Amino acid sequence: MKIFVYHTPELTPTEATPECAIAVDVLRATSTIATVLAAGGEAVQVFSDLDQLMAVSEQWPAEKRLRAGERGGAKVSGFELGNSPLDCTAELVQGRRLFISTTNGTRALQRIQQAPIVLAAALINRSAVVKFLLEKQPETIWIVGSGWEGSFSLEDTVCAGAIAHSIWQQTDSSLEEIAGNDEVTSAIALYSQWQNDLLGLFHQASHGKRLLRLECLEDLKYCSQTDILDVLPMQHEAGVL
Ligand code: 3SL
Repeated sequence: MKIFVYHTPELTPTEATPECAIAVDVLRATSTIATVLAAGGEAVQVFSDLDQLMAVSEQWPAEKRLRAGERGGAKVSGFELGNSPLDCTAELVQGRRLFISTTNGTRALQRIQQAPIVLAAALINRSAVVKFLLEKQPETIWIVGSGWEGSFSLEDTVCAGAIAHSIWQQTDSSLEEIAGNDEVTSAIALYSQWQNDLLGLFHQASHGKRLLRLECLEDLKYCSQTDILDVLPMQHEAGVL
């Protein structure tokens, strides 16, 4: 297994496709996706465009759908949900499809959707993703951070590091053998430094600060937990996990 980390969709190569690609948006899209599926949601369908989301979700029975939308961290008006995983209770999501569009996370998923295996990962479901990778042994794995509007984000990189670190620890491979690019080594270093205080790291992160200004401390606390959900969000048709 060779792992490559790309900090943003923009930095992700366009001329090749890996066997397995993983989108990461710890704050908060992939944390929300994992939470919805763990809570019994029928599926999650992602859109970068709000009009397209409206048009496709209109075709779905009203009692079987939920619309979630975030722009600039805030809920899109007229949608049932924003992008807080804490709102995705089993009571609300069970048996329903979540149609979601967010600023960066859904773009990362769309960027990698041509790969044969597409996963969504966050810290909360890190071990389920790692377990799958260790069983499946894809030759090449890309971990793509969502970042924020084209810029690096600490929370996505630390999650990429958490995944790579766990694979490294559970195989006989050397770091050199698994690291496909320098970003893997630096992501592992970031995770090693902060693994016991991920919430503290989120307080340093620019998007963490943005969410704190929006009074989303509980979201930060929830998303900073590691390995709490045994769920593997995997794309089964384009844009649907
Ligand atoms: O950018 C995104 O995709 C979102 O996850 C951002 S937010 O955390 O919902 O503000």
